[in-house]
Amino acid sequence: MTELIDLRSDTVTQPTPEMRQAMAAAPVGDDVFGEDPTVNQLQETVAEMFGKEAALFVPSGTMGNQVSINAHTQPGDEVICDYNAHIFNYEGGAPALLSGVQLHPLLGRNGVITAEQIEAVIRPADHHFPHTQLIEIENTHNRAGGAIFPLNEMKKIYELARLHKLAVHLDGARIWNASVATGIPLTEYARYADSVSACFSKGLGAPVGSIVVGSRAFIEKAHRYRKVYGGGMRQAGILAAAALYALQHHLDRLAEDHHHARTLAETLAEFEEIQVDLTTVQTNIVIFHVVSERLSAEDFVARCRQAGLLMLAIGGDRVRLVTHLHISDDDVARAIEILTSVLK
Ligand code: TLP
Repeated sequence: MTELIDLRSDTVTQPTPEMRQAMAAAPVGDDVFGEDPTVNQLQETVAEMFGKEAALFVPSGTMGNQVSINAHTQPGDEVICDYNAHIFNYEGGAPALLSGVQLHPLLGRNGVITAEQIEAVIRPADHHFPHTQLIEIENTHNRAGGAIFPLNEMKKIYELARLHKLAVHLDGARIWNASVATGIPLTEYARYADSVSACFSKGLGAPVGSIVVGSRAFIEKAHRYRKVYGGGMRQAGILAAAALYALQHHLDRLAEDHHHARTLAETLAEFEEIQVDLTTVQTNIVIFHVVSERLSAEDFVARCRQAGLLMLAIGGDRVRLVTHLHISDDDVARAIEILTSVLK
């Protein structure tokens, strides 16, 4: 039997044999004592890549976002974000649970909330209101189909934040994809955020791990929350080595994933029963609608699964596919055959 083509997420990748070798060879130490040389190397490397003072290796993107929110806020504060933000939809209500803050979601367009929209909801200094403290943006935007948050809007938001003494956190789980797709350096994206979280376990293909970057003072606070959340890891250099390997070998190749996603989206757009906004297909994610009388999104996903193609139904008539390291030109060709056979 031929292997399944797994487009459910870019988190499904397996470490390659070369990555495993790098992991096995990594010098390690107790990172809770700050003594793991490979973790330290990763933190220094990534801080420099983003042009920030310091970095902190964390087990997941969720923890990266949550230690950042905690470090930027006080209980009772308000955090402005997009309605479709990962922190609002997919982190188990963690901002309320862990930081005691409330989110103020705005309806963005393709995941993009504007400085103008944000300015309109910054709370006046009055004891009736929560205290607006943090703005959170996501780049690339997961629920907006991997759309890129434009740098010029990030800049406007950052300037607004400075004016009102607010902090800006960037959920850059897939910021690598944005940078490769636009050619804009990571340092530019990071310039307009006080903190950035980024994941190694998505398009970069590492098995575990994310990182948070920011000022030294911010990272010290985040470090404390990482410990509090139980995220202090010991000989974590084995994981950091995978991340370092991924940065060296899997970063530039993200362009291939973007090309594959585009090819799949263009094929899907040809079918009457599928609606896909090709303008949002800018990186490695495609979100499309199944608008059919005979097929629900779940039916469509189930039929594709039977034929060997895995995708995710993500609510209503929407389906998501994500390309990654293990998806070859041949896999894309076979995925197109499967999609065509189910849709024709
Ligand atoms: N996203 C996962 C699921 O949780 C939906 C996926 O398959 O895409 N920020 C963004 C923008 C994300 O897409 C994700 C993961 C995270 C944060 C959280 O990362 P992890 O899963 O490492 O906690």
